[in-house]
Amino acid sequence: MTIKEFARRRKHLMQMMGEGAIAILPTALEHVRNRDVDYPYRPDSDFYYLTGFAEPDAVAVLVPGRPHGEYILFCRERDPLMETWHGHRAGLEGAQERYGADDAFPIADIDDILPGLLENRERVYYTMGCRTDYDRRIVDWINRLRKQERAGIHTPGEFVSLDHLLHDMRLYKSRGEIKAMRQAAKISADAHCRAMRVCKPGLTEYQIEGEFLHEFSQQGARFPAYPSIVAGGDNSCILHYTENNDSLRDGDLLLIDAGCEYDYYASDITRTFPINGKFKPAQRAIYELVLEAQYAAIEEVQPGNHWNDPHNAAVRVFTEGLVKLGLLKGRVSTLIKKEAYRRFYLHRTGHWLGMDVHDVGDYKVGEEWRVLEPGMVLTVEPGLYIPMGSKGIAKKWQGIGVRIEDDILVTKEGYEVLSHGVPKDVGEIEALMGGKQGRVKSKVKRAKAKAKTITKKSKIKSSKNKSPRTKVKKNEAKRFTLKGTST
Ligand SMILES: [Mn+2]
Repeated sequence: MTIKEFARRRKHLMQMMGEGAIAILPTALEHVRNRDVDYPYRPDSDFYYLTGFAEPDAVAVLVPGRPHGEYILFCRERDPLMETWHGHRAGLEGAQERYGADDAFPIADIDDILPGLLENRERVYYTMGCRTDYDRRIVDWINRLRKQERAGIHTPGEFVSLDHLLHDMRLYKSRGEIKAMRQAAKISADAHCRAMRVCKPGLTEYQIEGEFLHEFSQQGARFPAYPSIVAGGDNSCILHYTENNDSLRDGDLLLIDAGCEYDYYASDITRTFPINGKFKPAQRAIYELVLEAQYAAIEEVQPGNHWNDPHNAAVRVFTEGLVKLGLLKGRVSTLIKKEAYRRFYLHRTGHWLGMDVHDVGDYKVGEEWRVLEPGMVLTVEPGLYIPMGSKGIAKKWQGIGVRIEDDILVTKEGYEVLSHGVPKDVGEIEALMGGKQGRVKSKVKRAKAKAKTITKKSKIKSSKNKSPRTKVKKNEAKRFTLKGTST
């Protein structure tokens, strides 16, 4: 993100705050992992969204209309010894020169300086409850001002949560943000393809996780946006499974929910595929039902539609399909009303996506589901889960958990699938996996295998421009043609 984009965001927020307001945003705390070791540091998303400043121990203050400068950054001072131990600091000069602050002060002096900035302001924009240490400090600063009221100093009378303004801004992605999110999704899609290619029975879940971390780093995204879920067999029915230490068994499915963070923007992709590269009939039946639900839900991502429309579409497809498979019994409309699908589908169909994987932004406005508008990004991720030991359910369905998740941008015309780079049709998955069974030993063989994958990829691409519904049905034919070429 460019320095101009951060400045534009601050300006926009200050316009909405209006004269007489002040906003105070501390960044995130550092967290100890154990003893002298910290977790990798990640700045607070709201703070970073407005500053582009990634160091800990910083507070941004926005004071619209302040003659000496509207944007003040409190941060750590330069310190050669500390920098030798822990890394570079921008310091006060850097804060102004490189990050566009009008004024910069040492974070250690904030208690002396901040009350003065609050003087004669009407409204304080601040989000309570995130940094309880600052909740307390703000009360102290206000109390100090109150003591001077007889000297003619005016204390702010209104405290407003910054969420409403700022989170609404963050919900609509700019061109620069969309570019970052496209790249995040591209990297994650590449990693999912990589996992499909290397997967085989006998590996362990964490080895597949390692493939993701490797691909992310290779492409400039050092961290996943959330802990990767690599769940083989029955583990796929645990929604937030992150132990990732089980072995991958022949004949089981593997569900992977993993996405990188790129330039502070998240991607969030789930794919489910057979560990040995070939779906069993029961697995395939559930898989294709989830895929049909996902296509139906994605079709509902249109400007003017409501947040809940994709979910409703998925629920309808699921209920109809589960009745057809004999997993639910009764009339579809009654079953939907009774939410009978909830036995197999416990979560909702998606969430906002942005700097946070479960991004900010209201899902309802008043009593109404939010209307989708261009620039919003959401996930569409229906899933069906039938754990081992499910009572009254035939053995062949047990241990099957399937989720398919893509990242979708709402556009003027409809939608764009940001995570399109990883296959999800049965034929495409089997083709991608079929080309690389076992280890390729010699260089020649490796080169041959590579050429094979490339031709297959172009084949897959050429068959892409089909409407989603026909795509599902055409799978059957496609699968057999590809099968011939892949073995
Ligand atoms: Mn998700």
